[in-house]
Amino acid sequence: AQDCQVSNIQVMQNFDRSRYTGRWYAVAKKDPVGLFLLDNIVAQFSVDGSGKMTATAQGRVIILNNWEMCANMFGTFEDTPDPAKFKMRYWGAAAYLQSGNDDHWVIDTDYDNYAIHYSCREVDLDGTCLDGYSFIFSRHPNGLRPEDQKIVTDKKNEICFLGKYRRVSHTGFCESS
Ligand code: AZE
Repeated sequence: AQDCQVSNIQVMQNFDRSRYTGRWYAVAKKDPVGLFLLDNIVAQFSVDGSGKMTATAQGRVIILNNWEMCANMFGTFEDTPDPAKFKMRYWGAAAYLQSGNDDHWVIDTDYDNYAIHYSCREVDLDGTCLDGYSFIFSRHPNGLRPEDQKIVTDKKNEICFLGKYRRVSHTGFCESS
């Protein structure tokens, strides 16, 4: 059972950032309000010499109404007392891309196949999420393994985003840039 309180959302226990490094393909996403990555979204996580997590991401975007491009994004992560909860400062390679500072929570992962990410940008007065986004990541560009699908569906429900996801297609749009 879930009450959809952001403060009650369960995150990955004993999150191991080094096992999380490497390439993750977004296979589904729940959008926030406003401009967002459209598709062909790939993230690459790293841990630097001092143990800090960083990431890059690419994805197709449309800015200024009709300019389609591949956004090259960077993120640095600030630790919090919970090892699976981070603050992510992010920005684009170009100034006209988006920048910001979002929560970045790892809800669940087996490190080798799937990961469920969650970010609530605005908590409502009743404690539920008013504006948030989430990515379902896979190590496999073609999607989740059948055996991981039930786990992911259950977690989507727990974070109260079930039914709000769209599939993320990978067409090679960002592969040349
Ligand atoms: C994320 C994980 C890896 C690092 C980063 C991520 C998020 C990026 C965005 C980018 C938005 C860009 C827009 C451009 C016009 C979570 C995939 C940086 C939210 C809207």
